[in-house]
Amino acid sequence: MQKHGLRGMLIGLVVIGFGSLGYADYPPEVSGLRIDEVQYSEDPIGTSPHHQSFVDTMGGIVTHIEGFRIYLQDPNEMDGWGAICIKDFSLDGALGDLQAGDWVGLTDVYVYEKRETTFLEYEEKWDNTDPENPVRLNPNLGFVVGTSDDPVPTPVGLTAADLAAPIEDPVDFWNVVDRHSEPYESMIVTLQDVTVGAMGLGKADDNYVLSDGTGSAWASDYLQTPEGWPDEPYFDPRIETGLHLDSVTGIVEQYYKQRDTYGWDYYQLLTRTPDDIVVPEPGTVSLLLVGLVLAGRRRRAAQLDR
Ligand SMILES: [Ca+2]
Ligand SMILES: [Ca+2]
Repeated sequence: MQKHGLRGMLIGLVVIGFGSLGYADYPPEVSGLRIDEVQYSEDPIGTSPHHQSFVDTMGGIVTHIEGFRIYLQDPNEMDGWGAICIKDFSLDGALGDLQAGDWVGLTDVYVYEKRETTFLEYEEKWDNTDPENPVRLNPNLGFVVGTSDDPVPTPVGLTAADLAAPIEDPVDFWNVVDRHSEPYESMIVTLQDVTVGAMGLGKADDNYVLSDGTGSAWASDYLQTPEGWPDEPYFDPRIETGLHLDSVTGIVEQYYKQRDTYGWDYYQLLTRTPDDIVVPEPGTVSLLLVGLVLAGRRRRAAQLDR
């Protein structure tokens, strides 16, 4: 019995050990809410419970910077809710020196939903109700870089169904069926083996459909501004209906807008660079075709053997 008890204890220790593998310690310099505590929501449209309030957050690792948008991922929350985007509205661009791999924590930063994507607005906020005596609402606004050599978390592999595209019902109203994609907001994710479907969708006519065996998702290239791309419609020039892609990687954003005559509520994968769209090498397609032909022959041979 004693032996079993000891073995059980050892197994327990091993399980605890494995359970902590892959988890990063929060840098001692950061404090406050975890990103998932800012993001997690059971609201019908996904609004953060901290919308329009100031928070301190332990933040996460910078995964991507696009202009004044800085995306953070908590490496301990890779299953969902663990990413968020900072908008650096500060006059001095205080966050301008940040780089991918920096762990950033923030204090007294304003949580704001823009089109139902949750942002941390980094700027001084003032109550100007009395113009003679404006009151600074977030006097402790600040940030700290905890560590600067963290590996940028690997994009999370999802299926198209995980990022389910909206459906049109009735005409000109495009809404998601449910909120199961909300946890992926602002995360870097990747879809593999997808085929481009309809194009020119969404609020800016710049969304295209990506389908795999599980369903369809929406993507857009609007975060990118490479030279030589057409103004309208705005897509990576390689994208065309029917094109098969090895993978598409990007950041998830929700877009939400409801009016009397139309409505939008959808999640979109936003590519960061042309490298995020991986088109199969011509040789790969040839090998795939050879493989299909051989498989077809084998099937036919098996049928003839019956
Ligand atoms: Ca949202
Ligand atoms: Ca959110």
